[in-house]
Amino acid sequence: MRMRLILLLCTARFVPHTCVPSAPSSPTPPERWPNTGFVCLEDGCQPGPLMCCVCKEYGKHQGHKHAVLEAEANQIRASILDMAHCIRSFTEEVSEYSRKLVGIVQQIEGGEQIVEDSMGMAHTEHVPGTAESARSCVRAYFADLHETLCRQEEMALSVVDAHVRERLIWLRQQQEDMTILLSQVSTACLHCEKTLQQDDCRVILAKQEINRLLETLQKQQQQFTELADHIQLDAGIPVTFTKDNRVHIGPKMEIRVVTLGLDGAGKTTILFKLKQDEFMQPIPTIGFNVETVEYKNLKFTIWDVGGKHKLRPLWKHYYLNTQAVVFVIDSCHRDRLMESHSELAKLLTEKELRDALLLIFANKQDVPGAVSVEEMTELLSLHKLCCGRSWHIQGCDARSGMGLHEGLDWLSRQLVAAGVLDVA
Ligand SMILES: Nc1nc2c(ncn2[C@@H]2O[C@H](COP(=O)(O)OP(=O)(O)OP(=O)(O)O)[C@@H](O)[C@H]2O)c(=O)[nH]1
Ligand SMILES: [Mg+2]
Repeated sequence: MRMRLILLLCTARFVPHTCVPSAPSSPTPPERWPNTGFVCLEDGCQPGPLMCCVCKEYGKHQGHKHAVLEAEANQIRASILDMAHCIRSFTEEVSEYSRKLVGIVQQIEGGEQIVEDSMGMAHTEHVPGTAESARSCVRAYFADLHETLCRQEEMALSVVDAHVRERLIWLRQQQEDMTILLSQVSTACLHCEKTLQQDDCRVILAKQEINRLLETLQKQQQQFTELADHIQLDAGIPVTFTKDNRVHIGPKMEIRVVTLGLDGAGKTTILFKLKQDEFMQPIPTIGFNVETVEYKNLKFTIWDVGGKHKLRPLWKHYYLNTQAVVFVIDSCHRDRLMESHSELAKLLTEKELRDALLLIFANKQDVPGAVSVEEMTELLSLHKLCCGRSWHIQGCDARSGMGLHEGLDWLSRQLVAAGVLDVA
């Protein structure tokens, strides 16, 4: 009986019972779906979620979670509106990005642009793109480099020419001297031969002159032997290039170095060790010491200047034409590191030392507790302090000589252009 009543109700309100169609079941969906009142929220029912009272209570949606159809539809509308809003701003963002891409491509490629002149007349003008500007920049850089290289080549060639000229003048002078010498010797020989053929009285009378001649000949022979010992008859012209493309002619390249640093840091000890390869107990330097130290194919002229406080104003007199500064620091005197730092900082501002190489010797590494190279680099902020110049820090012990040659090796690598002259 109850079943019949419900069926009647159903027939009365929802004719026919088509409240839950699944979308594809009808090829041409009706203009308007009948309002079924509820929507099923179960996942499995999503292809046909509309539910009427019958299927909600007794049919396929019995016991399912559901919502009022109108409220659910409104909620979906709201989320569609939200999404539409998001899509609009997303579309705007994408369009803006695309516009920017187009603009950037144009800026890179450059091209024709309509511009107004001062009279307000519009005309097209070629605007270079960034690609063209970068190319121009590279061309300008290499043109400049090329010009510098041509100038340096000219200078280097003039050095070679001057060397060759002087050498030829000297050799020709020697040739002339030898010709004169040979003629003097042959004159003396002739004189002797003539005397040999003369009678006894004349031989006796010629004795003084012959003695004088023989004496002169002996002197000339001695001078000749000395000269021949010192001069190497070699047609070679050894050429070396510095890193800044200057040319050096000769077997040894000369380099002017000045050693600076606080008093007692070990400057003089280092100099003596390099010069004589032996440890000498030095006394504090009041003026300066200067020595030449030959190392491989380099000839270092090293100026060692006293480091006492009152002597430091004199350091500047040694800067001119200095190619390298060797700054010595006493690694076992932690409390004087800041003083070293401030002296080094002052040195680095000196105009005359602007292009000089900087070799820092962290000396006295043999003393237990000495500040290591890494720690000293950190404590003195060397990377910051020496930024923009060629510098190197080398740990050493001037007493044994440990590390000194490594320092000179670094200097030679910086000064001599790689591959031109073998410094190994
Ligand atoms: N243990 C140790 N002592 C060193 C070393 N180098 C130098 N000394 C000593 O440190 C002291 C000072 O050395 P100097 O070479 O006179 O120092 P300086 O830098 O020339 O000093 P000034 O001439 O006053 O500027 C001397 O007693 C040296 O023997 C080293 O590597 N280890
Ligand atoms: Mg000294």
